Amino acid sequence: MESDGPTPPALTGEAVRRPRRRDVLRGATLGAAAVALAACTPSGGDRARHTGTSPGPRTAVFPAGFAWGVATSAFQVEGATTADGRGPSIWDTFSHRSGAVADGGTADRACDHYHRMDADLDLMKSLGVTSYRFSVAWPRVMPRGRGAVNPAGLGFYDRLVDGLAGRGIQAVATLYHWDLPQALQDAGGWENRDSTEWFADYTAVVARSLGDRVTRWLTINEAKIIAQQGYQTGQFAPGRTDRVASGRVIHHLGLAHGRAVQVLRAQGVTGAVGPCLQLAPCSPADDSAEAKQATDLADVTENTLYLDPVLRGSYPTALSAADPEVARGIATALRSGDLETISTPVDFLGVNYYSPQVLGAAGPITRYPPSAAGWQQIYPSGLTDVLLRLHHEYGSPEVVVTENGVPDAHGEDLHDPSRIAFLRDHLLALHDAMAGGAKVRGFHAWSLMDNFEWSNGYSQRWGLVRVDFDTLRRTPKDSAGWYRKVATSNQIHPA
Ligand code: GCO
Repeated sequence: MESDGPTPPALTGEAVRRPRRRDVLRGATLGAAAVALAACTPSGGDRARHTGTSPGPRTAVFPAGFAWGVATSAFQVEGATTADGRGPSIWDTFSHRSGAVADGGTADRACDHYHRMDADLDLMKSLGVTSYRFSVAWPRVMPRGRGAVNPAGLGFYDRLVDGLAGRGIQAVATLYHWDLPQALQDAGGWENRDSTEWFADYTAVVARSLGDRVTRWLTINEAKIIAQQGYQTGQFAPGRTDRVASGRVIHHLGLAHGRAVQVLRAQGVTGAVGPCLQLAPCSPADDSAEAKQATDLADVTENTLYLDPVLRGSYPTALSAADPEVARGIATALRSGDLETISTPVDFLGVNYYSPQVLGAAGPITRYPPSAAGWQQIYPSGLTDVLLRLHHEYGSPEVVVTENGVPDAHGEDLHDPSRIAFLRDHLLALHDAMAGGAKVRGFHAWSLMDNFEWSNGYSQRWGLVRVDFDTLRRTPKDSAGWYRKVATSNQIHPA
C-alpha cells in the first residue's frame, strides 16, 4: 500500500531541534564521565578550538580497547578493475567519461592494492593500528550485481580478513562505498525500488563468507553524498542532476540499509552492525533571523534527513521546507512499513566528520580555515558537537568515527605538520565528547594511503602514507609516525 508521503510539511514557526553550541560545550565540561578520562586542558583551550585554531599542548588518555584505525574504500585503492572476473561499476563508467575527473584520472590501477594486499597489511601493522575499515566491491563479488557470484572476488576479501586477523587488526567492512555494478545502474540503479532487494541478496552472500570474522559491519557509506553529488550536482557517479530522483534514491538507500541490517542478523554474523553517516554541524553566520532559518534548513539536508529515519523511524518534519523536490521524491517512493524497516535497530553508528556548515542569509560561508580540499573548513570542535548531539538527542548510541582527515596542505609531502595538527585537534575534540558522555569506541583516519579521490582524481592526497603513482611505492609521511605513537600509547601527547 502506498502512503500519502512522508510527514507533511510543518516548518512554519517550528524550528528544528538542535543544541545550541554553547550548551553542547558545557555538556562536555560537566559530563559525569569526565572524571573517567584523564585529560588536562590549559585554560583557554576550548575557546581556541572553538575558533578553529590550535588548542595548544595537552594530554588526553583514551580508554583501554579504544580502536585506532585507518580507512580506505575498494574503488579508491584496489585498481585491478578487470581482474579475476570483476564487473564494471558506475564509477568505472563515470571516471572514463571525458571531463568527469581532474586530469583525466581513472582508478584502473589506483594503488593496485588488489595485488599488494599482503604488503599493505604489513604496512598497517607497522603503523600500530588495531582496526582497518575497508569496503567490499559489489562488482567483484557479483559482477552483474545479482545472480552469479564470483568466487575469486569473494576470495580476495576472505584473504583480507584472514590477513587482518593474523596481524591482530579488527576488520570493519563497508558493504557499499559507491561502486554500484553498472548492470544494476542499467536497470535503474538506486532509483529502482528493486535495488533494496539486490542489496539484500548481495549482503547475504558477503555475510555468509565473512560473517564469522568481521568485527563491525557498515551498510552504506554516506547516503548524503550519493544523493547530493551523484543525483543533484552530478559531480559523482552516476552523474545525474534530478533532485526529485535524489529523494527516491535517499529513501531506497535507507531501505537498503535496513534490509541489510536484517539480513546480517538473519545470517548470524558475529560483528556489530550500523550505518555510516557523514554529519556536518550547522551554525548561523550571524544573529539574523535569515541566517538562523538557513541554518535550521541546512541541518535537515545535512543531518536529520539521514539520522531521523534510521534512529527515530521518521523523516524530519521540516523536510518539505528544506528541500521540496527531495521531499517529493521521497513521497513517491515511501510505502507503508518502510520506515519500520529503515529504523531496524542498529548496534552502533559509523560517523564521518570532515567539516561544519556555516550559514548566512545568502547561503553557506567560509568561517574557518579551508583545507586544500576546498569544500572543507577545519573546525575540530565540530566533531565534539556532532558526537554530543548524538549523545543528547539520539539516545546516546555507540559510535565509531569511521572517517576523519585532511589532504596534504599545499607544498607538503612527506613532512605534513598540518595533518598532524588536524588529527591531534580532532582527537582532542573527540576526547572532549567522550568526557561529556558520548560513547565513542574508535577512530579511523582517512586514509591509510593516498588514493583515487573521486572527481578530484589524484590531485588531492589524503593518506598517512604517500603513494608514488608511477612506481606505486608507499612511503609513510610524518603523520604516520605520529599516529603510530598515539595508537600504540593510547594517548595524545602534548609534543
Ligand atoms: C567519503 C568518502 C571518502 C573520501 C573522503 C575524502 O566518505 O567522502 O568516504 O571516500 O575520499 O571523504 O573526501
